[in-house]
Amino acid sequence: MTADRKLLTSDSSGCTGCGVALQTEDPQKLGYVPESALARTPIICQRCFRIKNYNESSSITLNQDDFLRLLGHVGSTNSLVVNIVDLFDFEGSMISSLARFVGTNPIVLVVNKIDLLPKVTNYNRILNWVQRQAKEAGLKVVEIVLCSAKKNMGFERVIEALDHHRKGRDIYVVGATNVGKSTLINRLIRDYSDLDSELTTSQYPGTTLDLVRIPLDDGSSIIDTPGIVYKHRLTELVSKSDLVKLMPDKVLKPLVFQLNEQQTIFFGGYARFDFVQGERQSFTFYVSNALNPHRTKLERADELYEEHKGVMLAPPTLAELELLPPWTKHAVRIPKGKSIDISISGLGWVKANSQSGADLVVHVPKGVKVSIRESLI
Ligand SMILES: Nc1nc2c(ncn2[C@@H]2O[C@H](COP(=O)(O)OP(=O)(O)OP(=O)(O)O)[C@@H](O)[C@H]2O)c(=O)[nH]1
Ligand SMILES: [Mg+2]
Repeated sequence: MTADRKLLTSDSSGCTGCGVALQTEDPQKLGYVPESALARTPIICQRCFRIKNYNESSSITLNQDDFLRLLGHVGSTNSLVVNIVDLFDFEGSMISSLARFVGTNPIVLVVNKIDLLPKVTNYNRILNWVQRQAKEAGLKVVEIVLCSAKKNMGFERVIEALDHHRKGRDIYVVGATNVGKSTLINRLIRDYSDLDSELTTSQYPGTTLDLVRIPLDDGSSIIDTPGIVYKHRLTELVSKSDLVKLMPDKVLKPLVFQLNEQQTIFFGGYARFDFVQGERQSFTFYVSNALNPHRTKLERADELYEEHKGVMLAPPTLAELELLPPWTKHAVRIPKGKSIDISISGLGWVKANSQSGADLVVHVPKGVKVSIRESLI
């Protein structure tokens, strides 16, 4: 797969945007395309048309049976698997049971959205970090690549890795929802082919609905797949309008707070961070710039929340808060002299660099994954 070669040719059944089976009978059902639009090529369903042209939100949640049906056969094929994870939600977007899906097929791990990291970031360090995390998670991969599919960073390396490992086989692109699978394949289509179809992408999870097979010029294909839904990601629990605020759309600006023990930071009504015990120290928050942190005394925190949730402590609004599970607490102890991150799936992470140790409590909606890890940055 080289840059100067024509890569892709057109051929598709189903919607070329999301893969859904097309039908002309019922506008209310998935896959509808008006009869008059059938003559156009490439054919996209009405839902894709609306997402593309009106930025309409239309997330469809596939259940586990759908996934097993769609991805369960990958293990019995001879293919290369490209697993995309989102660096902003690394723990939340890792597929825990990948080996079960893909059998003995080789896996290339593509860590996407590196454009969100602050500009000074040392990518080699990040790559080493990902290698250690993947190993710890028991994920066996033939190569790890960092990239930004949206901002075209590191893409040559992605192409090289695919070229090197695929050996004429089909490529399945798999991952959690919203990690950028379709965006990445679109970049391939755009830069390395003269195909004029485009996969549908959107800022909301649950865009791709079925396998979309894009033929490569050697007879094999690259296959887009629907994202796996993980309810432990805050981004899967919030309303569509809140999602836009949670997901950073530009480089993260680290927020540094010097905190005394018995102080609390609120991130709207999504999360609360209590510094319970320890010497005065700094904590660095990597969250979407659209979230307003609010500092208060720990002893005032419960009362402040009851008085101001949904208004000063927003997003989410009161109505949206109703849709979220109630908070649950995660106690975290930072050992002396350790630099660790507390990552909150879908919200971001907090870096604690504690010379003297610290006791913290993190409050998040029940079910949201909170993990402790070696510091990323
Ligand atoms: N910042 C940033 N955003 C990205 C990048 N790649 C994709 N996105 C954004 O992530 C969102 C999801 O992208 P998609 O390509 O639709 O993700 P997907 O994995 O195909 O999602 P599903 O089809 O729902 O499983 C969109 O808003 C993209 O613009 C990237 O490299 N950096
Ligand atoms: Mg997609």
